Amino acid sequence: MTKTALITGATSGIGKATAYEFAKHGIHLILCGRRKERLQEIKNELKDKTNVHILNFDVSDKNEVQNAINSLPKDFQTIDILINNAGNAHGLDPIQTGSLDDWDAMMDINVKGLLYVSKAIIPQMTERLSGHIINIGSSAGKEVYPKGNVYCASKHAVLAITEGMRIDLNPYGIKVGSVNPGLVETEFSQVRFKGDKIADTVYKGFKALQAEDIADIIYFVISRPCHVNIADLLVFPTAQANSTTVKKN
Ligand code: NDP
Ligand code: 8X3
Repeated sequence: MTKTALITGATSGIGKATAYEFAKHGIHLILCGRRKERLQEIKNELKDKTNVHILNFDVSDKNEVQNAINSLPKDFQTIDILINNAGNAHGLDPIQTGSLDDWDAMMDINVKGLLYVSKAIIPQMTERLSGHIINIGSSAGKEVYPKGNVYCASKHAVLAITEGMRIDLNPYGIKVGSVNPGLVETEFSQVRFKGDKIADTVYKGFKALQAEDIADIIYFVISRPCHVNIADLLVFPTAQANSTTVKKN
């Protein structure tokens, strides 16, 4: 039976690449993000491969989230796979000079946004006794690096929430897991550094992971047999050993 996946943060990077990967396999798609024109463009590109519905909302606004999920047309109301991917780092500053606005953005989007979207979708999964939730964490959820403070905290929270979800949803047969990448070359650093040209240097001198590498892994995770749940997956580029050890040319 054809499955339907809802992907947050589908306008760019890992979420967008996952949409293209899932479309190759005929998975029906609900693509979410704030940049509506990008969602429309992606829908136009994928609509010959699979059924696509777009939802334009900010994950950090709980009313927008619930209204968006409530607005789904009948054919898209049954969500089998939830990819909680929307998120970013905002800033890279020592704790003593960090910006309150950056901290709010990271906690509101990466943590509370993930919770709001999950809260809107989990009830239908518990009712059906099936579903698969993948939370995109980060290597930053497994270790803390200099100036990573609040971003790392938000991703540690994603891992804690993932473990909590897996325990609480266990009686319902719902799979829950996390995919935790190291350095992936997306718009991530442009957002983190707010367009500053330092963003161009982050992926220089080594071969970073590409969004398509993570999309390929996410498809692998969701295509395992029913009894197999990949609970926690950490993936680095070969040149990276941990958050601070990267072999550059
Ligand atoms: P991108 O900046 O390329 O993509 C981020 C996506 O999140 C965009 O589609 C953006 O859509 C969406 N998003 C951001 N804020 C909101 C919001 N408030 N409401 C709705 N959507 C939002 O970065 P990546 O693809 O790299 O990041 C995807 C995930 O992967 C994030 O959770 C990130 O933390 C994680 N990650 C990234 C790594 C990397 O090195 N790149 C490594 C490890 C994890 P829009 O702006 O249109 O709303
Ligand atoms: C993104 C990877 O190392 O920039 O989560 O925090 S890192």
